[in-house]
Amino acid sequence: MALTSVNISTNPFEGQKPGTSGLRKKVKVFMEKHYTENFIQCILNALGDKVKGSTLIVGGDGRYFSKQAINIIIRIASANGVAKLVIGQLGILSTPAVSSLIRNHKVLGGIVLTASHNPGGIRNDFGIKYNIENGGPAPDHVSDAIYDHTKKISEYKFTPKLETDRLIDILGTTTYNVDGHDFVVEVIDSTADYVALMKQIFDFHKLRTLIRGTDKRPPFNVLIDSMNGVTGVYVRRIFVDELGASPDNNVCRIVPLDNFGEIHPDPNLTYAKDLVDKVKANSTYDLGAAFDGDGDRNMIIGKNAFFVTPSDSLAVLANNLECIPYFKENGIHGFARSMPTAAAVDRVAAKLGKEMFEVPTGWKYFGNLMDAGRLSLCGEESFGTGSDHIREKDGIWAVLAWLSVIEHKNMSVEEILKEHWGIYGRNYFTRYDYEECESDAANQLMEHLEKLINSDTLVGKSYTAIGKTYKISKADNFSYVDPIDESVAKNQGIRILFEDGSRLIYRLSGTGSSGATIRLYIDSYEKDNVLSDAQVMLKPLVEVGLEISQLKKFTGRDAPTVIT
Ligand code: VG1
Ligand code: CO
Repeated sequence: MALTSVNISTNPFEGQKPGTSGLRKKVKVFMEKHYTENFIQCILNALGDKVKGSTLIVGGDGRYFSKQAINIIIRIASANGVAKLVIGQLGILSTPAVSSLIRNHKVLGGIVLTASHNPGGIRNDFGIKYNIENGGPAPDHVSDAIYDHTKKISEYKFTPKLETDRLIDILGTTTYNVDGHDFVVEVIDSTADYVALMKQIFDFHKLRTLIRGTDKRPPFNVLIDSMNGVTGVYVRRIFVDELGASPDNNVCRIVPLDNFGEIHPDPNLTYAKDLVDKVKANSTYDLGAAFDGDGDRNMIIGKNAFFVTPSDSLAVLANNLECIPYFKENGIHGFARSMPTAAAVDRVAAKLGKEMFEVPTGWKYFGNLMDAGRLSLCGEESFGTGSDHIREKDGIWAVLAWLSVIEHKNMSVEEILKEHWGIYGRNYFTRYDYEECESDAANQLMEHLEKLINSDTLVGKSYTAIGKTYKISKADNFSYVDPIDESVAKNQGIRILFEDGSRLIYRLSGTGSSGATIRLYIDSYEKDNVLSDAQVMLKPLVEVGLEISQLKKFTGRDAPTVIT
């Protein structure tokens, strides 16, 4: 059927500025008339001439409002001259799967429908994020261009008669004629491409043997928790179908729900408490793992819920990559971490003689280094780990990498960590989050800190708490120059560094949908004292951090909402 597009008048909405990872707002905001349409049109406007005749990947974590958003994308993309949309069935694609598809199909980019670890459902959050042709999140200059368009948009293009009802439910290709050109919608299996990629990277035969056990080795008993997020479909295909895990005992919450079952799909000790409790209660579990809503984050715990910090996880993987076929073939180039992430991996890089990079928070900052062949493995303290196999962090990849290391070393999670600390010493790390503070209060706190670091008296000053004294050696607001394209990212977090190497970092979150979340990162290194409780070890430094920032005075908060 020949279809015709129309131009629809609209007005700009305030605040359509992409944050750390795309635009995130309450569902009801995205539901406002023209709101989602405007943002999609602005993505295409920012891409300019490249849009005509292009192919885009579309999918997300299946949260509430995804289907409506996909229908809007189909109608707007077709009207803008996009040649083809490749869409995950039912709109389901994990963030790592989108990244992989963009790269495999060599297309212009992808639109990811997710607010990641933020809660979903009609009362909660939705999100839209654009990924560029390398498969990674849009870099700042692309997000800035999108934002500029949102401030001046006056109309969007739309194909009103394009029938999208149930289109994405069934696999297959449909061709339309819009304004005289072909427009194709291909609905693909959500998992096939990603599963094939994992099979290239890892030795599935070895991993299956680990999970099933042999005459000489009992089965390695895992509990993989998808937290009702998108990874459920991938977990079933990979862990159950391919690796032989039990659908009853080794996996849980693997049916994606559009409200994540009313939980916060964020894999940390607070929000993944269910998993922690199950692993604690059943001492036959050797490893527990959880993912966030869109499948790019991971949490790893060992027997009895022995917790692996993401900073340590990164360092352990860096130290053992050679047991993974992908790295044997492709070599191991540099390592990187986001600035607030503890520096455990830096020690591994130094020992192995690899380049090491420290970038601002957000996966988009790793992409250029990977494209330039200088970065193989990287991570963030926020439960993100990944490699240059794609340009997003990758939760399932991280668990398969851990299982590869465990299979290779034939040691438990805890033994591996303790061995690692024995060699390198330990970076104790914790993060305090104060969620949904008043924006004004949070801004005042940051202004207070900014003033402090610019005063002449801070460096050299000592603070004492619970019998420990820390002397400030340096203080700044982190800024980063990308070594590849020399773009500059300023104001990426206040850092207070102490003479003994300890650090305090303060940032405001860029992924929330309302209010402000203050993050306080606390990090200190011990060469020999490696077996203490992290919360006990870091308590004095936490106190110092609260005193310096006057957090209680500004926010009225006595305690953080989440500690990781
Ligand atoms: C948080 C994390 C950051 C991560 C980002 C996206 O950002 O701190 O490390 O890259 O979320 O993760 P912020 O600005 O709130 O601190 V995801 O899994 O929500 O896309
Ligand atoms: Co995520």
